[in-house]
Amino acid sequence: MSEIHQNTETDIVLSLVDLSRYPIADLESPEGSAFLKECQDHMETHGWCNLDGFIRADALAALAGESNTLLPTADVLTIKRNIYQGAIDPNLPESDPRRREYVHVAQQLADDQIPQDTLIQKLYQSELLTDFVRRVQKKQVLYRCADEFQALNVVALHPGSWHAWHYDTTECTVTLLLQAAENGGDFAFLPNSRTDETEDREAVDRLLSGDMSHARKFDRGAGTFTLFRGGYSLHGVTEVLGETPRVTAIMTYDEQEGRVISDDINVRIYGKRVEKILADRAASQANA
Ligand SMILES: O=C(O)CCC(=O)C(=O)O
Ligand SMILES: [Fe+2]
Repeated sequence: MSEIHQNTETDIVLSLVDLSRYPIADLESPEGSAFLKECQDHMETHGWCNLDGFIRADALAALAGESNTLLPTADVLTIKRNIYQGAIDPNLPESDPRRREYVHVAQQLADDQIPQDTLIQKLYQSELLTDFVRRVQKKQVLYRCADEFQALNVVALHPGSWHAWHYDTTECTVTLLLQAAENGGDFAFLPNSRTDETEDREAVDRLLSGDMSHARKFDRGAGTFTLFRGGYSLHGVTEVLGETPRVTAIMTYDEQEGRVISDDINVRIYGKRVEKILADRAASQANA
């Protein structure tokens, strides 16, 4: 018997995910447990797990369609940060590429801009999916991120844009590619380029100087579901070429239940819109 709590309504996973290839609703069956073990082993050995064709073709059209309808309401964010998204070793020389701020531009829907009744929210909030993500990482517990802005995001990189090199602030990142670029827009990374103690400086400096020859790239079509240790693997997305924006859903999880991100960080990421929401809320609380 599966221990996870089932939604009273049928889990959305059953209608969106290609369960014949990826039996995530049936992980206790012989096929399901063999599949899970394959994912766990791959994650452990390589630091990533890439499930091509995870979403069924008809469902993918609906998922991409709803995101493309919502995206015009999203802000175009200019995101500036160093690769660590914060703390820099103060001993690094001024000229070190690891001190540099890299800039990219993305049109980004924060969680509060993605209605609860969308397919992508229902997929993210699926207990079956959350439990699968937890088990691939062999975690005892894993929660969806509780932050009202960060939990689920949809990011469009328009032609000419890239996603600057960085480490994530969470250990494992989960993405679903909703719409692929015609060309370029490759997700590229250095698997396990750092640990809690050290960093592979040679590999990192090589990538930051523009040499992609040692970076790992996936062939990712739309509908691919990817888990990777983004907190430990320097990564980014190469420039999107052609006419079509590259659209990804970013699903964030946390081992700590209920943790929210500081207002400062959310304002830095999401800009004026979120600054206003937080200021209005503070003003109405002061008046209450
Ligand atoms: O779009 C992707 O494939 C990766 C995005 C990413 O690295 C991030 O949002 O932290
Ligand atoms: Fe990332």
